[in-house]
Amino acid sequence: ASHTLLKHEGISTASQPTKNLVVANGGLGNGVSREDLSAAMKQFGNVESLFMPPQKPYAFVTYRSEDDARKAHTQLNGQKLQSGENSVTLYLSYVDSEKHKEEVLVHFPEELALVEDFVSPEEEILLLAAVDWSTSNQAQKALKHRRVKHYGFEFRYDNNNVDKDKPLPAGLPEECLPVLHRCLQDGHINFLPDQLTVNQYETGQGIPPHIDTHSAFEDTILSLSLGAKTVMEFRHPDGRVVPVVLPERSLLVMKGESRYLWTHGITPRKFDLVPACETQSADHSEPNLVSHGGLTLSKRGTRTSFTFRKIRHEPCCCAFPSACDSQGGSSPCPPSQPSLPSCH
Ligand code: AKG
Repeated sequence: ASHTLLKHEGISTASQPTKNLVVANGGLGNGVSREDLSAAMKQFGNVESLFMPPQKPYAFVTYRSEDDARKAHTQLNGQKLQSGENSVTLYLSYVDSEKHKEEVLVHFPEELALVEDFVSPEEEILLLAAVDWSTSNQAQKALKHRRVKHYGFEFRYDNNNVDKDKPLPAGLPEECLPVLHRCLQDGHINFLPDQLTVNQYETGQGIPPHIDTHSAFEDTILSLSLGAKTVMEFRHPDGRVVPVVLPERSLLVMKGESRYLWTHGITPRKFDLVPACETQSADHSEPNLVSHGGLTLSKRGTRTSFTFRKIRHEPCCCAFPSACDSQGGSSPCPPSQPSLPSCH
């Protein structure tokens, strides 16, 4: 079975021992975690590198010496590995080159920014405590995939819009103000938001891909991730998909193209593939590159997000009419094909 798999994946194996091994069935795609495979491989010698391509059922291991690779091959081939709830049988083969290690780098959507550690652990506690989930009213809903609470204005999921002339009695919690003033100071926004949606996702929950209705909100949308990290997927109409890891206490700033044209959503699942090193990209000089190499599985916890928006009072005249509900009919902007955002 491993031979067929390797043939289909275009991986050519070496007939003589080398220090590089491909481990069939030992991949992230089989539910094997980086930690478990790494521990298994280290029993046989010094591991120089471990590469686990996303969603693939195999991994590549390079030992410092050919001797160590031989030991691993002899002792691990055909053996079972337990990783979490998954039990797999590993098949090892020698491979010649290390070109499999090349990483695929994908750019962030235009005008998307992620600021890590934007709030301190103390602020995070204060913000989470500011949301009182015990009182139930029209501004709080248990949706199929998460629970939500609105401040300032209610976001209506039936028409994907807000009643602009019906502000809610509760404005934004005062605990948000220092954070929002910092956003102003740092130039992430040039106005104070007047609407807040708090989403709480348990492990396994998510939000369908959507574009925040153009006519409802101004350009910049901010989202704070609290309590746990997650992966948000951005999708361009041309089919590009960019997964962005949102670490706990980070601020996501969606502007321009990333706010108006790309959908954003969180796939409901219990585990995410995240870079094995704690940062988004291995290349710190290029913080807006998403690394697709060296990923590992990360269990999702309960994540609470604070999404801050500013109600729009004039029609939207953005540069993305194909996704703009203001520019469909009679509007001050040049008319073009309307394309309504999907319901979320
Ligand atoms: C929304 O409420 O429309 C969101 O997209 C929430 C995003 C998030 O959870 O960060």
